Amino acid sequence: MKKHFSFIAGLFLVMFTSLYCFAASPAEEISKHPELSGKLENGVRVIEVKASRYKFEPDPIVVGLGEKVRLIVTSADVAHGLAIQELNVKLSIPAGKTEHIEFIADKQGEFQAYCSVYCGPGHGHMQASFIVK
Ligand SMILES: [Cu+2]
Repeated sequence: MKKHFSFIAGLFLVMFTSLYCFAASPAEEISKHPELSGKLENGVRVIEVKASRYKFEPDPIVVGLGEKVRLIVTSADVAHGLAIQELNVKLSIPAGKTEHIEFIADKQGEFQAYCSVYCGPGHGHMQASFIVK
């Protein structure tokens, strides 16, 4: 009888888990990342980002809606770019250098931060998720 019960309970668990996964909307995708990236300095969200072939770290980058954001991006190897179309962000980082850009995160959503300077064969896949929540 006990065995029977745990089987049923297990079955329900699997059902609810899969239901939850299929029902996950973009809004839930955003709320999965409650932690804001970087730290607040004098009201500015300062985030250090490392760009290297072919990724950005951290990924995702999470900020609050309406925050002033300063991205400080360092290239660990060749020249890279960091662009977020929806937020008018475009930055070029020479090989081995650090550059920064400031902007207001005035649109809510999950955007794509991508490399805008050709950096090698994996360039087209060099991107990170930029979440404004
Ligand atoms: Cu690139």
